Amino acid sequence: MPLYSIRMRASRARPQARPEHVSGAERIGTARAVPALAAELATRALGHPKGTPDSIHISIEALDEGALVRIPALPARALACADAGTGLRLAEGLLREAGATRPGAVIDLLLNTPPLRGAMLVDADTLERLEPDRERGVRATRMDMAEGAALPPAPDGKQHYREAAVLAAKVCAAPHILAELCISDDPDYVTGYVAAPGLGYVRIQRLKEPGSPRGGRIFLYRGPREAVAATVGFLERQPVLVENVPPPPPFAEETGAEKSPSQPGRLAFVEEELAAIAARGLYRSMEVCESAPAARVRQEGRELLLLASGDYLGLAGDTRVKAAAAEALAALGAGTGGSRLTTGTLPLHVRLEKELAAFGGSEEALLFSSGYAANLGVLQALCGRGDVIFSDELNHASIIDGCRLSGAQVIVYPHKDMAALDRMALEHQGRRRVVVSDAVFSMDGDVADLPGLMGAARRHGLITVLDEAHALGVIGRTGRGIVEHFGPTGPGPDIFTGSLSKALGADGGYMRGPAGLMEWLRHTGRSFVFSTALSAAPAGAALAALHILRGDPGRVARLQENAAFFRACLRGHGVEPPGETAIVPLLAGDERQAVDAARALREAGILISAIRYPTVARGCARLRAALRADHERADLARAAAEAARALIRARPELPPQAPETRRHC
Ligand code: WAQ
Ligand code: MG
Repeated sequence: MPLYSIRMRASRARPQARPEHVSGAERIGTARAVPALAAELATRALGHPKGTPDSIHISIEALDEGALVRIPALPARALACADAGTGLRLAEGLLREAGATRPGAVIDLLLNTPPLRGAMLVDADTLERLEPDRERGVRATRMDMAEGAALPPAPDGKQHYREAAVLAAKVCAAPHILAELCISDDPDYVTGYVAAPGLGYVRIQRLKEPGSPRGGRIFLYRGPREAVAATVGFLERQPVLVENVPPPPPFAEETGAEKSPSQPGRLAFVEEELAAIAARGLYRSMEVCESAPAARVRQEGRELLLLASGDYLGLAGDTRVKAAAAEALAALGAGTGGSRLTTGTLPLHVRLEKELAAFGGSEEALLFSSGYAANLGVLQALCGRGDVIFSDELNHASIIDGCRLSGAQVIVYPHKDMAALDRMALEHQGRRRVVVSDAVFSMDGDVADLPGLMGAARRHGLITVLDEAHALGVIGRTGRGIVEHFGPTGPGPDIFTGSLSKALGADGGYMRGPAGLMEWLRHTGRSFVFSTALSAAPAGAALAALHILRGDPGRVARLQENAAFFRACLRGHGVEPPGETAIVPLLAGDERQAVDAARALREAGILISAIRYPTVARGCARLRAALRADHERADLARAAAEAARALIRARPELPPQAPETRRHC
């Protein structure tokens, strides 16, 4: 059935001036729906809060069915705020998050430009106006909700939202559009939004004072000048139906369910804290990765060189690993349906535990649902009130949380400072005493001082726990981790915890150690006892991956060579990266600088994560590159050059990184 676009434009004549635009809207529907939609639009025009128009144009145009595209709506969320000032600050944070380099200036531009019928199309970096007609602006048209004709007209506030959600989806689907900022020109509609491909549609409760006619839209553009015409063409002429527009997300105050009369605004802190997070440059969005981890991945429709994954050996996408997961799934089902101690234990668990233990040189192993759960389990079981845990200051969050959960006294020692550990161990006595450390520090890429730790443990009678999440498959000649890295030097740590989701490319966690200790942890590790057992597919995948790792130490060698090569390239560009493993941190310091550098890299087609508080300390933000065995040298050389450039550009006031900045940055 042919579809029609019905467009309404209402205006009011002004003496000696262009007519004043009052209202414009569009619906798309079947021939049968056309009369009702036209009537709906005429009614809208006549009842517009900006006043009665004296001219209403309604045009009805058949759409070329073949040209029509359907695009998904953006995910929507809502940020509450008490006033327009706060709202504009929220908008600024969101625009920055979306990649705008001068978000404050973007807002000023919108607030200081006289009203247009359409939107400003603005260069995201220079803020130069790019639209062909600066008095009219660019109008996004030929679009509606896919369900449009079937839905009754929405009440006022919802109508604004619905149309804006459609427009934003189309705008964010247009080539080279970075983000959109919108403030309504209806004097009484103070809610506006920021939309961007990575952010979705973010409603902001108040972007202007009630009664203010000031409104407008800015589409931020980042792309070649030659492509501007194509973007405008898409916005103005490409027929689009937007599918699955979500209902308007409510602002915290509005949601009846969350509000109880005795405690008004109980959840207001959520929006306030999110606003504060955004204002500090710490807002985090989740990019959707559309392919398995690999040297090159697709993310949000773009191909990127991936230097940001824990899949060090390239096993997550390995055909044999995937086949083993599929086989395990087919034979044993999707879920285990029970704890390991009830009905959840599979033959695969038993085998994987045996082989993991043997590979690392331990007597036994226990599987957990994640590496996080393994650290929680071991520390909570080992320690309680009256006990002492000595923990490296740069240990992973799961260790920190395990320490807290245990209830033991936690003594944090300076990073790898064995003399300090010695002093502290003399000072803090207790019933049971444990020293816990990452084997490879996940954000710094350096290796724990194993001989130093074992020495301290021996002198003070400490139980030793090492987290080998980033060490297994990564360090040691054959990937057996930290003991192999240092070579055998007497007794090793008592317990290792680790992950199946890094070098083994699967999912889940484990610990390994002496049989008696494992037997005891089976009874006392609460995250083991009270979790449903790891499902068959990741267990099967991890087992296959372990076999590949065991049979092909060349993979580990390639990873180590790539890491050394990448570090050497960086040094060639004047950046001295700390650490010595497959994790290569590039310290930026300031949160925003790290984010800006990561963004510049993404623009260059390279995915290296910006790491910020709370993952690292405030002011210690960094780029964190993670190498893979399957990276190509040419790609690494390019990535190193781009990373060095992005980093130096992002902090022009600092000289290239000096090695002594590494520790506490
Ligand atoms: N294409 C481009 N720009 C447009 C278009 C269009 N089709 N329609 C309006 N604009 C520009 C124009 O400059 C207006 O002054 C400005 O946007 C605001 O337009 O989740 O009602 O129609 O509840 O007033 C936001 C809803 C409602 C937020 C926005 O915009 C929510 C709104 P208005
Ligand atoms: Mg309007």
